[in-house]
Amino acid sequence: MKKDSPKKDAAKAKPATAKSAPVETSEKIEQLRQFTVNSDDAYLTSNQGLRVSDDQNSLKAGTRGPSLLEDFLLREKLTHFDHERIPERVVHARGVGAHGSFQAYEGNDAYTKAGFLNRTSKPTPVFVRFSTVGGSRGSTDLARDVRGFAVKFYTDEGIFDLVGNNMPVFFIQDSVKFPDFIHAVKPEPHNEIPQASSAHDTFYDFISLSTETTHMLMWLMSDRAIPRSLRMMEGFGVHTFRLIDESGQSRFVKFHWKPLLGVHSVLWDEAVKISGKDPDFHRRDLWEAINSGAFPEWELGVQIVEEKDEFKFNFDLLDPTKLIPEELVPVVPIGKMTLNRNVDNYFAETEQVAFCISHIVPGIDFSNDPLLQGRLFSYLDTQLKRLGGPNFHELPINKSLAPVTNNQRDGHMRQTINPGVASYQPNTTGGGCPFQAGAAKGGFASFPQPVDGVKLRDRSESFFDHFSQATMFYNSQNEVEKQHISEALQFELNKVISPEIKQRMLVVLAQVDGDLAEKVGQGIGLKVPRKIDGNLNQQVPADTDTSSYQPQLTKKPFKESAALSILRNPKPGLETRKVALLVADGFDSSMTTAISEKLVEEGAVPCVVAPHGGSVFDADGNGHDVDFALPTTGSVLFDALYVTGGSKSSSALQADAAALLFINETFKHFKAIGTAGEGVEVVRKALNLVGLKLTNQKDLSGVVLAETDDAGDATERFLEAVAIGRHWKRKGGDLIPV
Ligand code: HDE
Repeated sequence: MKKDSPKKDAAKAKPATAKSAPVETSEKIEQLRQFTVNSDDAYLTSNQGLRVSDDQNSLKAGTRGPSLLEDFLLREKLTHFDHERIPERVVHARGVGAHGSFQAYEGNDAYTKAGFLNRTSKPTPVFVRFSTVGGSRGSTDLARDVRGFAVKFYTDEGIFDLVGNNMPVFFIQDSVKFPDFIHAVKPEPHNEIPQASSAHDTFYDFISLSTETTHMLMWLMSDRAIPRSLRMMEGFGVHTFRLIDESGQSRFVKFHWKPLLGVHSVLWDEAVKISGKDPDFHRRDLWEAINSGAFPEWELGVQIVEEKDEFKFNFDLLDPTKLIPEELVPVVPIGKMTLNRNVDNYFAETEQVAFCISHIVPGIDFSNDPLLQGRLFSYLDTQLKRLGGPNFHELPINKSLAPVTNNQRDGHMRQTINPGVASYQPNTTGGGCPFQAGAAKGGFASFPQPVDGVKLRDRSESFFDHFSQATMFYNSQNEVEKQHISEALQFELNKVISPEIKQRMLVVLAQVDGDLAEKVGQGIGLKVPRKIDGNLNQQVPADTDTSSYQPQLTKKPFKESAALSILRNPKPGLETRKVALLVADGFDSSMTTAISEKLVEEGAVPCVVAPHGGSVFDADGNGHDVDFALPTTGSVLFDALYVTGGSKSSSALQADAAALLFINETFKHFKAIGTAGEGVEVVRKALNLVGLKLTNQKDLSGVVLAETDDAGDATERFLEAVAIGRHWKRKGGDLIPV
């Protein structure tokens, strides 16, 4: 708490959270970096290495005369600036990246021959990019949206990209629908409104006419779409892939990333406010955690399905709108990923990283999922457009660490200088090099899946069940989560203008759960229609008899899967939890120091929040650094609150509207509040203002009051309350205005 606070020292040392820094990869990681400025590079130069004598003035005919065309330095600088932007990603434009490493566990040779999944002696470098989908590059982090979770593995056998999301299913079943879906969710084309939001007519028009989207819609309306941190969300490969073992045997696989910190989300009211207070909330959170040594970690897990079991389920493994309940096929952990280094340059790394689902290594292969098949075309095509040509693999962030030797030559911005004349094969001029590598030499060979079919445009009947997993997802949530889904739908549909679209949506929701449809109907002021004109499933040609498009479920659908709920799988913990210590001049520093030290010991991050920035003075007149000034911050940026004692501080906070709002919002959002001494009066006043009464009874669902004689015990109770996170049993917070 003092200027040389233990918090800051601990943050520097922080061995508690910096668990598994993979030092062995540092050499390889260095190869990915370009250069840093040293003393020889200290002078300003042009791009041709010419030292520049004056970079403040353009070349002119006289000090007040016109600028001269001759000014090649001005032209070089402006031209470069004019070309600084590349097209932003058409989807997943807003993103943040970090470096790290992946360490495989023992025993994966039972499933795959992939080198990086079997090499336990040293980790494989990775680069991860997290993203939102719908918003532009400058949009808010806390949009209700799917999060991209793309991982590039720099393996010894070439690049492997696992380009996934934080939800295990997708909206559509066939890639040919992707442009339609994205056009519908993106801002409407005539006025480019709304930014980074699915709450508008075109989205729900498409959704209500394409019922295959219903399962994913449930995920999008759930708290998964508003994560507390990118470090606290799961990742999924979505499609069914194949793993191939040394003997050539194939098994179906679904990939999962499980965060070691558990899955946590914010509330919608918080998301809305965070978007204003700190639109970079997730980006900043990741950056700060990595910088402080609290390295985010995920376990990679696999669900394996033997070839013979392909048709064992009541859904098709090739249908990307379905998941395999973990209760049917458990997730087996096969390795751990640690993110341990922030980027040096956002553009060169995060913006130019080029993920392609076709970047694959021996031991992994594709399935016939029609969405996956379309992606195999789309990503390479996208990189050609965004990065300007076929040599994007030469950019440092995209470079394979395995040697690249082939006869491909030239092209836009080619960097490799290939010597010799042998740019063809077979050749004698180059000694026959480079040689094709058979499977024994590590060459990639596609799994020889027999294919025999009629050429047609159609969908398998096994894809027709659009609702049973949507219902399963809804049934799997606890009451709080169900309420959040209902409120999210009410928010979104209240923003939709067309009554027809809203009505169609109610009909769709009634297929998922009658009660949900009723509640949403009430929330948007419409009755759930018994019937509507026309066909909900318009993903078929107009003359199709859709009566056959009913689920042909031969096996019973799975009713609920506890693994799909966040709140039924709580993971309490203090690590990296941000706790606001609310103080004003004259505060009791002995209390805050004790709390602060304890929090740091447990890996939490205490922050001093005061009415003003700079220094705040304790009751003994000692100055302490203020981390956040009240006017620039908000309770929504923290996980918990401690209101300290000191009579002068208490009086000042009781007279400060921002401080009282801070307390009330923390209460409303079910987060832990600790208070002691005269701090109790501040909390009491804040709650009184909204008609709530703070009694002296101890610990009202996560509100921990310290009496003078049990200060130590109260600290422990407060820490426990912070670790729990949200105290859902708390009553009365809904009376606090949003
Ligand atoms: Fe993507 N997707 N996508 N997508 N996707 C892109 O590639 C596409 C899909 C995902 O951080 C684009 O480089 C099609 C599913 C992530 O750079 C583009 C289809 C999943 C990222 C593209 C899908 C994803 C992208 C835009 C349906 C989860 C960000 C920029 C057939 C498994 C990667 C780019 C990053 C990015 C196409 C569906 C995940 C246009 C055609 C399903 C995480 O190529």
